[in-house]
Amino acid sequence: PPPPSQAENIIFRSRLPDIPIHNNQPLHTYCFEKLVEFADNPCLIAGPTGQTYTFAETHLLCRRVAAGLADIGIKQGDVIFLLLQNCPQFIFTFIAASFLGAAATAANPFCTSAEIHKQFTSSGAKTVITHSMYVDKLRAWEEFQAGLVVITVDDPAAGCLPFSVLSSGDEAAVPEVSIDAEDTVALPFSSGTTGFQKVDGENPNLYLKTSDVVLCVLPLFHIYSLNSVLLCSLRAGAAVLIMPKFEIGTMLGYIERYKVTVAAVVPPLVLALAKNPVVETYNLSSIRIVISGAAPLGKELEAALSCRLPHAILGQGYGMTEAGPVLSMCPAFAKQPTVAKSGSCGTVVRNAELKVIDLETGFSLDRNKAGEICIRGDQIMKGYLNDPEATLATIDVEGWLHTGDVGYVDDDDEVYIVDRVKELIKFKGFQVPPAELEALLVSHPCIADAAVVPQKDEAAGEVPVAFIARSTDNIELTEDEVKEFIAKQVVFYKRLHKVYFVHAIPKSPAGKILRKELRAKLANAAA
Ligand code: 4UW
Repeated sequence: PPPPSQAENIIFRSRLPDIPIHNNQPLHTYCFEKLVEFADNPCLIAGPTGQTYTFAETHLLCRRVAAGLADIGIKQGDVIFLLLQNCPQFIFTFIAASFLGAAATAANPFCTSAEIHKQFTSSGAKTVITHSMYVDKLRAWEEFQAGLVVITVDDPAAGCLPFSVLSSGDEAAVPEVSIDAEDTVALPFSSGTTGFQKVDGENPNLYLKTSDVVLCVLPLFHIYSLNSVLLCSLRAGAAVLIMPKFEIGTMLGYIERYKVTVAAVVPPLVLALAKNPVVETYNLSSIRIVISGAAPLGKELEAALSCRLPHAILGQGYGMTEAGPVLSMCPAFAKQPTVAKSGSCGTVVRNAELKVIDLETGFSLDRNKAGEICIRGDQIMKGYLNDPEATLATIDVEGWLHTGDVGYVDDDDEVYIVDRVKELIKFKGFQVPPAELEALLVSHPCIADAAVVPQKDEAAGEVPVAFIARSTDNIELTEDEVKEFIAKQVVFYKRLHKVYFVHAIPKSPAGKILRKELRAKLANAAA
């Protein structure tokens, strides 16, 4: 038979049937649509203090903060910058922005002043909500000097306003706005803009009950926690247990005390839960589901955790910020569960189409053949902010979002990820963009050229390492100097773990770094 052409796409769909989705609701309306059914149930629980907000109280505070934001001049179309650890105010402000037809962008408070400033300016944010201990990162900015409104959720630092300015807003005075389905509600940190996936229906991919307590230890500034922990719980009426930062003993104590039923984690946390001896001293029998995602999970680790938590279902979700964010989810989490195999990332989300394309020809591949995973559907991002070129390079004219992940779909409609062809490096699930580190490296007077690639690492999954061509071979520049040069400019997970000095960076005739060659070099050296 003739080879399949581009026109003959082999399309994979969910194991579960499609559902009707009403795309005309703003995010806050969708999240709180069933509020009356569980108004007095716990919605947010602040782990450290135990302070609990019911759904009714949470809804009220979101509206008050919306009015408060309007009072300080935030309007429809504006952007609010959240520089916060996980805390209830993150949620109030995020949802408040939706009420106003504004959008929120969030960053890791551990980022450096320069990293935060870059996101602040490219997002066009009007105000920053943070903790007083991070305000020093903003002080040097021109915008701060010029009167930028900075609000702190704890006692305000000099020149800042307290959060009560927002939370004492008049909920009856939230401005009426007309919100279009295409309006942006979130600017996640990889710069894709989105309106958010809204999929539950009768048999949701991730079925949460009103009696569930969902662990929110993963940072809300990352799409995984924001979407699949927070927004899914709000919609379903489940309680969210908020942890400002990860510490194993604290987390286990919370799981025991608050009887956590759903634990959303990343592979390094699976490692801790499976291997750390301290786990044995806690009662974790309340957990019914452990979801892992954001990075590959090894089968041995999955098996080790299953031994420790025999009563829990352990499965993976596969997400990507740009994809809206879930591409596939373990079908054992559905209301009518079906079995998933070890190592699989579950079945494609409903209403979406997935195809696997040959890395060389771009032609679509059949089951059990690995290629680049592409996804199409209403849930994918609108595009990269102010970057139509990058958007076009990721979403093709037929609407397929090219993930840069290599994987396949098996005979049971389960998705497996086997490799990554995009540049992105993932340290414990955190994004490390090589181009950003390369730009910093070549700004060093002694460095002529640089390439950053991932190196496999047991604890972190991957770590960034650099290949460096010095400006002249005999120039004095040590590995430690290079590491230090980067470390002081970036957040901890972007730090270089190793530096290799080379005469030249291998490039294609078109000048593109041959990353595959460098990755192969590392693999050979490790073997
Ligand atoms: N296995 C292997 C996986 C996997 C994976 C992701 O930082 P981003 O842009 O986004 C995420 C989002 C994860 C996520 C969101 C919602 C959700 O429910 C869920 O379920 C657990 C997970 O990580 O990075 C995207 C990239 O991360 C890799 C993959 O390369 C992808 O393109 N990745 N999940 N299960 N790799």
